[in-house]
Amino acid sequence: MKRIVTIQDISCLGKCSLTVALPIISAMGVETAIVPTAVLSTHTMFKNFTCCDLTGEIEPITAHWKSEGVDFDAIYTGYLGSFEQIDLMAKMFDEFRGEGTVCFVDPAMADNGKLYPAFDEAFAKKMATLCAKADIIVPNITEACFMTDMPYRETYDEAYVKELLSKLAAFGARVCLLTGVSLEEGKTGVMGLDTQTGEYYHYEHEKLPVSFHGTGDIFSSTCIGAMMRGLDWREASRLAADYTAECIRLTMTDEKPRWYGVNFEQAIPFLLERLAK
Ligand code: PXL
Repeated sequence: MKRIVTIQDISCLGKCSLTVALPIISAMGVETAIVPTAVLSTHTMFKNFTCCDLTGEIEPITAHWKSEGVDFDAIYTGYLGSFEQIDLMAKMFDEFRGEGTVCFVDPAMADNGKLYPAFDEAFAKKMATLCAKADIIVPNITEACFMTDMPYRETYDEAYVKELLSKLAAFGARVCLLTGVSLEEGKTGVMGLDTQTGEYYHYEHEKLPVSFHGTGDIFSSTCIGAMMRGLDWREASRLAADYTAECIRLTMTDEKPRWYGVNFEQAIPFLLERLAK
């Protein structure tokens, strides 16, 4: 059985970060160790959320693991709260990267053309330095724009997406995978670039007319979980995109959907059936 460590916050209520990564990756049959970077009452789209920073715990936790000789098949970082946490993640990659370890960075910090409330442009540039140390990065278009200084556009063509990918590729990760890529009316999906072969991969599915919080975390968790189950990054991203869409579909048909996140729990059977195929 493969073992992942994922490093992100615990938003106690809100269906994002660790409260989706842990159940999804575990359900996929992959051991999931965690390093919680902060405990928040909710994610930051709620008003008046509380936050207890846990930066000071990161090094003691990883030092203990080091002394126990623990290693990981993948290190997956999500939402991080500060420059210092980004530096600690870079250090963790150096300390725990073994032969075959996949360093997977989801630079969760922005969407729909805007940075999340806690961040500024300097933070996005700092996140780019962590992307440079990763094997695979999975920004959405907004995050990619903030990291590369490309102008954010609501509508675009394939040339724009390829330019974004080539700017991301210059950071140094082997695979750059853009999420929320919509090249055709009514469709959305992913477009990735394998920087070693120069090969692109594009996958689209139906675009549902709603947007929910936490879906980026669901995509990333599924993608790295699937890679740990032996799928290559293209197959993994396709499964992750389909599962995320299924989560949104189930939320849309829920009579009382929760505004803050999707019904990913109800779609776990879908995920496991697809994984078994
Ligand atoms: O889903 C990304 C995310 C994770 N964690 C926290 C967030 C967000 C997005 O806003 O606020 C605390």
